[in-house]
Formats: sequence, C-alpha cells, structure tokens
Amino acid sequence: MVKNEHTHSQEIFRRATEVLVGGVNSPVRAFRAVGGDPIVADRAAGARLWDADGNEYIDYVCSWGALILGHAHPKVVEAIATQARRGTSYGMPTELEVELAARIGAALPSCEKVRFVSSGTEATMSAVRLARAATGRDLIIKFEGCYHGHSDSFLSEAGSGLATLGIAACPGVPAALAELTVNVPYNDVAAVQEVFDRHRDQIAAVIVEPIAANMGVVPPMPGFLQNLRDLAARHGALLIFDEVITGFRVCYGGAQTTFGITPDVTTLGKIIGGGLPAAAFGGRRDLMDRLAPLGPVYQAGTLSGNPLAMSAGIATLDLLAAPGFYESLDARAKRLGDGIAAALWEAGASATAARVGSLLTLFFSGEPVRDYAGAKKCDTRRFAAFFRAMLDHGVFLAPSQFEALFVSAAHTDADIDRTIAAFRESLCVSRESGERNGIIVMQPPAQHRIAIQRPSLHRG
Ligand code: KE4
Repeated sequence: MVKNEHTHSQEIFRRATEVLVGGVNSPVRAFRAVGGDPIVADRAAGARLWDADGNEYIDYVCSWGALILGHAHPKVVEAIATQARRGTSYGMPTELEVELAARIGAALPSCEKVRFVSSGTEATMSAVRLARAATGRDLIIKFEGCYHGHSDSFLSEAGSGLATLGIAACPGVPAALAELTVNVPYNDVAAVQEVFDRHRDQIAAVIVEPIAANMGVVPPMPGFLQNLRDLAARHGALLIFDEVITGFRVCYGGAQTTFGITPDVTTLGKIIGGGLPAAAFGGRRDLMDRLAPLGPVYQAGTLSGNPLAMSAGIATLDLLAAPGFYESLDARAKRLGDGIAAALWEAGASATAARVGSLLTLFFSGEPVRDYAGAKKCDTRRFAAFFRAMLDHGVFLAPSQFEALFVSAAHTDADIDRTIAAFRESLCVSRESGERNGIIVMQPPAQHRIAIQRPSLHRG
C-alpha cells in the first residue's frame, strides 16, 4: 500500500546529499530523469520493497536484474548466513569458487575457465585488457547505447546512467584512450563491416550486449549476432558477449545459448552473485591462461571470489537450474507484456515495448526502437510522468527510460495483474493520443513475433 507519504525518505535523502555525492552511490538511483527525491529503501522480500516511510511497492528493478528469484529468497539468505558464520572473506582459494565456476562452465561451455571479480565493470575492463593482450591490437568496437560499466574505454555513447543523464562523453578519459573505442549503431552490420574495412588488423575486440538492455530492451535483429561472430573471426578480433544482464536471465545458458552463438569471452555479473557483489569473465582456456599468475596479463582483486557472494551465487544458480524455472518465469513476463500490449492499444498511446524473456521496456516512442538513435527519440518527459504515476500506484520501475523492467520468479500473477491495472491508470497521465501505437513482443529468436502496428484510436 502506498500512503504517498515520503517524509522519512526525504529526511534520510537530505542527510545523504550532505555526505554522498548526489545522495547516491550510483547515479541512476538519483531519480534525476524522473524528478523529485528518490525513495529510500528500507527492506524487501520476494517481489515487494518497502521504503523508509513504509510504502509498499511491487519491485521491477530487483537490484538492476540481480534478483531473478526476488528479494531475500530463503535459500539464498540461509546460504549467506551459514557461510557468514564460517567467515566472510579469506583472500584465499575456496571450494565455493570452484563450485560456482564449474556451474558457470557447465551452463556456458564457452567459459572453459573463469575469473571472478566484484563488479561487471571489472569483468568487462579485464576482458578488454585480455583481448588487447591476446591480439596485440588496441582498438575495440562497441555499440551506441550499450553499457559495459564505467571503465574509461566504455564511456562514450554509452547507455544506462550516461544515457539517463545525457552524458555523451565522460570528462577525465584521455583523448588518446577514447580514440581507441569505435562506436557503431546497434543492429547495424554494415557499420561494423565498414569499421573492419577501415581498421582491418587493428581491432582487438567487438564487445556487445547480445540483447541490449541499457538503452531499454533492444533485441538483436535476426543475423546481427552471427554476423558479428563471422566478422570478428574473419579479422582475427575477439567477440566479447557482455552478459552481465542476460547471463542466467534469458535462459540458464544466457543469450549465447538462446541464439546459438559462441563468443570468445563472456562477462557475467548480477545474477551470479545472488544479490551480493560478484561478477566474472570467462572464455577459452588458451585465452584465459594468459592471465596472471599463469601469464603476464595482470588482473586481481581483494574480494574476488568472496565466499559470501559465491555461496549466494551457488544457491541462486541451483534454484535456476530447476526444471521449468524459465518457462514459468517467461510465462509470467508474457502475461505482463500481453497486458501492456492490450493497454497500449486501448489507450491509443504512442508507445512501443520490447520483451525478451523476463526483460521488458516500454518506450515512449511511436516507432519500434532498434538502436540508440531510436531510443533517444523517446519522450522522456512522458516517461517521467508515467514513472511517477506507477510509483503512486505502488509499482517501482527503473527511474529511466533507458533501462529494463525485470520480472522475477517472486512476481505472482496477482502482482502482474495489479501492475497491468496500474499501467492502464498511469498511461493516461502520459498519453499523447492520436498517434500510432504498437508493441513489439520479441520471444527468443525461434519465435519472433511481428510488430503489432495498428492505426491509433482517434480520441474524441
Ligand atoms: P557493474 O559495474 O555496475 O556491476 O556492472 C556494469 C555493467 C556491465 N555490463 C552490463 C550489460 C550492465 O548492465 C552493467 C550495469 N548495469 C546497470 C543497470 N543497467 C547498473 C546500474 C547502475 O549503474 O547503478
């Protein structure tokens, strides 16, 4: 229940702004794109989150996708508590990290060896260093609107918080380094081909979110990923799949299993830590063995493979491996996507949506979004009004047009139906009727469904 009273959140946030930059530890949490002060989290369980004033929300942020099981799953909490009583960190090898690495390798055969780190940023930064060392080349290709964390090479034309705040290029990154990153539009194979033609044997890697989720959810067009695989192989560059979001999200084997594409290196995060700080990168044995201590490519971390995070990750993956887990999760997400489609059509709203598995984004644009240029056409003012209205109805979405909505196993049909009802109510506060509406509902590649583009309902 949302009492819509936020005095305690506001008081805490006022204090936060005195000691934390912008009152937050990650910019997208600051609600800058949706206005007003952020709500301050107090506790969460399952699909529910309560703020400091006791307002209850159905949560679709789920710690930015990490909590595919929902908040505080009893088995994950028990695994963490049991390990905590045995020690929280050793800085030494443990069997736990072996167990989690083995599960990752079994799920993603491309990850013959794995190195754990503490954030997705560390994983992608290290993967690019490894690619540059393995190829002896410097250039990397990334895609506009994709986000790979905040290391220097990735902060141009990036999605997530940079898109939210409109930061196209980050100060503090040396020009000499920024020039080594070539940005091309997502889903644009010809643009990638042109970069390879221009820079031939200078490209170390192509890094891509196999399903983009940091400009909103933008699925790969048929053939896009296979073309990247072929181009990289042909030119001796590595293909890095950034599966920090999609890993163990769209299926147990990640997007690489969904699409049947084998990258050279994969980065993972979020879900594999079960809500605790853990991420990883993995790949072919011959590549990974270039890392210290076997090889000279240095990479390290005090809390890498932290036993608490390993325990949470093992408990999480063992629950995800249960038969029928993803079918049930995706059925719930489809219920939500279909409800949104119906609401969009009935409201005549100029908005489209994309869903892949349990990842979903509503775009305030009348055109399907296929790349960052399309995402930037969205009416972020209407999104902000919509976000606020959903919050008032007790539904917490990511406070940015350029993020995803995450359905968890804890979201019930009743939660979904309540969300759809809130969605219908909230659409009217953000509707510009008279334009075309539509929805793109993308299943895993085997079942692409065409866009439903219908003439808009002309409102009287
Ligand atoms: P972290 O360093 O935030 O753990 O992971 C970076 C990262 C790498 N790759 C992908 C595909 C990612 O989505 C992320 C981080 N995701 C954002 C949400 N879209 C984190 C939220 C935040 O920055 O607070």
